[in-house]
Amino acid sequence: MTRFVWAAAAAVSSVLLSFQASAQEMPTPSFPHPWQLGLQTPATTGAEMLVSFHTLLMWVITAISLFVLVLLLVCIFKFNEKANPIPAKWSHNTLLEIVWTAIPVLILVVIAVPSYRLLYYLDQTTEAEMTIKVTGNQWYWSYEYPDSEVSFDALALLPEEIDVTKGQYRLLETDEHVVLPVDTNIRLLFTATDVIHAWTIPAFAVKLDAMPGRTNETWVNVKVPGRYYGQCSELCGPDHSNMPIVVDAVSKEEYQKWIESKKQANAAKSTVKLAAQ
Ligand SMILES: [Cu+2]
Repeated sequence: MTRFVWAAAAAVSSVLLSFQASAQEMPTPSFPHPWQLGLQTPATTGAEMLVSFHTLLMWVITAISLFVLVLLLVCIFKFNEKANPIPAKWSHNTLLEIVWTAIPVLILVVIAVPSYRLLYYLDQTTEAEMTIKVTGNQWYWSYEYPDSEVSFDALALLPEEIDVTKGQYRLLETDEHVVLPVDTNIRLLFTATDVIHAWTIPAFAVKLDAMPGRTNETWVNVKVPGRYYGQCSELCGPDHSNMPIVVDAVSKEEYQKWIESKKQANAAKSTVKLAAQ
């Protein structure tokens, strides 16, 4: 029986190790892999904390499951009718009852402390260096950079516009990308104009509803430059699958260049509008 327990433990730990290995081996931080078991490689400070909390929970869950498995096996083999023909008559054991109440409470406290810390950490930042307002529409996202007075819509590229040979992905590309500077506390505000949408980037550990008439808030601090993909995650109508999100996390200098070019493009657009009136 002990050999069986060891084999089960080895199988579970190899699965757990593969969780971690799959997280480390990924070449790009933004993408899931075929047969991947773990979460996407975290790209923000919040996502890093979320993934390590997830790993902690995996170990706790595995230990509890193995312990229950061992107890079950002991019951099955040691206390069956054949092995234990004369059953014991006692029904209470005060010490045991205290132990099986106190230990689960302790485990829950161990889980609750980092859980609440993380919840409040992810909730909002008091030291936002910039703000982006995201608006969900049927069926595209609008972005505003109020600090720089830049705004644009990001529409999904149609399948025929996508060139997979250039590394583009069907149903995930947009005409405009959200550009973010790395190592910056970015406040994200969400709302919607029609129905509920949800802005989701798995590598950022962000999945927040964009609700009409309400503003939801979270924040990110991206640590790894790169391209990150996400999708609307709240069923919002027939073209729900057609509102992807593309985020480019770039250096602060590159971000400055981008925002300047955007400002100029916006100014040019409004001059054209004025001239047309
Ligand atoms: Cu949707």
